[in-house]
Formats: sequence, C-alpha cells, structure tokens
Amino acid sequence: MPEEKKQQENLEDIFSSIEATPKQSNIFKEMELEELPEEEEIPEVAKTSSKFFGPNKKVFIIVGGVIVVILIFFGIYTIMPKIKAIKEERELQEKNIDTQLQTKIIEQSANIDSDKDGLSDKEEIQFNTNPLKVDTDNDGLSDRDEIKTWKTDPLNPDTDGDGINDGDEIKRKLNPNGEGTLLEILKWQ
Ligand SMILES: [Ca+2]
Ligand SMILES: [Ca+2]
Ligand SMILES: [Ca+2]
Ligand SMILES: [Ca+2]
Repeated sequence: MPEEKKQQENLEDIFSSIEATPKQSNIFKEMELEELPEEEEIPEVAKTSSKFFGPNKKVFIIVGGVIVVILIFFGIYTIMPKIKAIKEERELQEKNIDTQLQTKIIEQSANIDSDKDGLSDKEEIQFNTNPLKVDTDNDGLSDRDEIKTWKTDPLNPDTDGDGINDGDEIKRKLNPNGEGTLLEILKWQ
C-alpha cells in the first residue's frame, strides 16, 4: 500500500506540474497584455493637425492655391499700370532729349553752309534741299540760284514742265517758270 500511495503521489505531482505550466503561461499572457498599451496615445497637437490637414487637406490646398492665384493677379493688376506709366514717362523723356538734340543741331548749323551753295544748312533743311549737294535736282542751277534768284523749284529739274530743264532755260534766256523769255519777264517787272 505505501508503494501505491507513493506512486499516486508521484502521479499527482506530475499532474500538478502539468497544470502549473498553463497557469504560468496565462500569467505571462496577462503580463504581456498589461504591458501593451491599449491604444496608441496620440499627442493632442498631432490630433489637431491631423484634423486640420487630414480629410480637409485637399480643400485646404485648393483654397490656398486660389488665394495665391488671386494675389498674383491682384499684384499684376496693380503693378502693370505703374510699369506702363514709368515706361511712357521714360519714352517721353527720350523723345524730349531727341527733340532737344535736333534743335541744338539745327541751331548749331544755322550759319554753316556745308556744300557752299549759298544756302545755310538750316535753310536747306527748311527747303528740303540737300545740304551736302550744290544742285539737288541736277538741272544746272544751284539750290541757292533756284530759290533766291529764279524762284524755281529746287527739287524739280523742269519747273514749268515744258520739256526744257531750268538750267537750259536760263542758258537760252528763256523763262523757266512758264512761256516767254527772260527779257520779256524783265520788261514786265
Ligand atoms: Ca548749302
Ligand atoms: Ca544744296
Ligand atoms: Ca537745281
Ligand atoms: Ca522748263
């Protein structure tokens, strides 16, 4: 009997050790569960920012983009007239400088007769004759003689259109401004 009891006790020990194992594992499981956080704690700031940028992110980007575009257009709309005004003012100033320069050149050339035909450069500019050519229309009469003496057109070689050049008419003592001779004209005068 004592041997049987011993065996029984041994068996109980074996079972007790078997039972103890699952108990231990349960404890570990509980411990692991306790260690694991139930829910990942998200900082308040992150929550707020995720609310702001999260589902409304697209809307936020679109609104921001629209605002930026409006600001750009407003900037262009405001700046463009100013740029235009500055440009116009600069052009006007350049124009004035050009005019002043031209005036100065004309004034300086008032008493200069570059081609020595008897007309100053200033007068040649007024009569549209060439200040660098004695006989602009090549009719044999100088620009000065046409304007001051014979009252013919310094830009038309045949002033009266009779087929004879002004220069040839004078050589033949004919009237370069119409019918008749130079003598007849002198008589009328
Ligand atoms: Ca001249
Ligand atoms: Ca001339
Ligand atoms: Ca001429
Ligand atoms: Ca003629």
